[in-house]
Amino acid sequence: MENTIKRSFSAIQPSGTITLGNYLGAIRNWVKLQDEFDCIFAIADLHTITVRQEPALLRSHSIELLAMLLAAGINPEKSLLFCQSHVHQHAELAWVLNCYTQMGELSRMTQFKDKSAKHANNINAGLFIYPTLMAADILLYKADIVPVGEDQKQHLELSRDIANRFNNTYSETFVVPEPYIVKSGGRVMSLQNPTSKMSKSDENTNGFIALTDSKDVIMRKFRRAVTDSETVIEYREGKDGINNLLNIYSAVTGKTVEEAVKEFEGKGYGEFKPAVGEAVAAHLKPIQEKYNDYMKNKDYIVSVYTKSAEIASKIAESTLRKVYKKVGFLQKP
Ligand code: ATP
Ligand code: LTN
Repeated sequence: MENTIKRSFSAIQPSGTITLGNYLGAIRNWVKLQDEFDCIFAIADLHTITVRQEPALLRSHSIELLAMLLAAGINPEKSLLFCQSHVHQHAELAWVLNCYTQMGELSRMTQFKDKSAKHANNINAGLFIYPTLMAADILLYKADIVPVGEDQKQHLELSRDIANRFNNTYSETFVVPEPYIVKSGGRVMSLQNPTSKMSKSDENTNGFIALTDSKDVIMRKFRRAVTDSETVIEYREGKDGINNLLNIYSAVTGKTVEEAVKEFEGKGYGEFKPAVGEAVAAHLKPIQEKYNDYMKNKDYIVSVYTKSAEIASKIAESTLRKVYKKVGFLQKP
């Protein structure tokens, strides 16, 4: 019988402490997808060095991220979970794809523009070709869907363009992937600047909720969350701070935004903000407990990523070999 289970691929950078944005926009949905799809997840460490990292910190962030993914419910019995740098085919396919991607296309990427502005003293070539490595990640595994947050949509579109271009130039080689973006939690905003996204590399730690934050810290960050000078809790344009808190509350409680608005009718921000904090802390508690357990068992984490990388590498090699053949490289003896 033909295998009808579709494949999902996604990755996350070990560039800091995982935030509530990463969790609601990506990780939580990855966990659910495992029931329906053949899932492959990677720690995008190659991508992470496009911004200068402290080596020891990059190592600890990678282990913490793996532990957090396991704690959130990524099941290594069902899915692959490995480090991108352990599967050399990612970098190799990325090189080929660089030769099928135009400078103009890469210059239009908003993430490149944002990150170049943020790291003006290190606008390296890797930052520029970041999207072709991301395309390689996805195309190597012939992924049908790619679950990501809203911010990655443009990169996904470029991956699709590259796949189509290659397929049209040679013959059907890559599966053209579909973005899979959730409605609730797809774009969690910074608590300090609700017009920009919550980001783990934000210098102002009050802007994000780390999944490892204690309840006290979570409560404090929500109490300090930037809102507006009004007093009503309503979801509408111009109320970015309140809209963000309502979205977060809805995502962690499972209530709709309308239900949340009704719940807080006639109440002030002073009551609403701590309620959001309580809901988030309660939601994260069981994950934090499991995270602490995994962090005590590093050998297990190593065994998971080692086994997964071996399997991933076989799948990746088969795609890479086809690509090398199509572009005209001699067969490896
Ligand atoms: P960095 O700050 O280093 O750029 P990041 O916090 O943006 O990192 P990534 O590793 O680039 O996180 O993204 C991991 C996943 O989390 C991606 O699928 C991304 O779309 C999603 N994501 C990141 N930030 C948010 C957010 N604020 N809201 C929803 N999803 C998000
Ligand atoms: N660029 C992504 C991380 C990432 C990714 C991928 C996501 C790297 N490779 C492949 C989906 C598919 C980000 O979230 N910033």
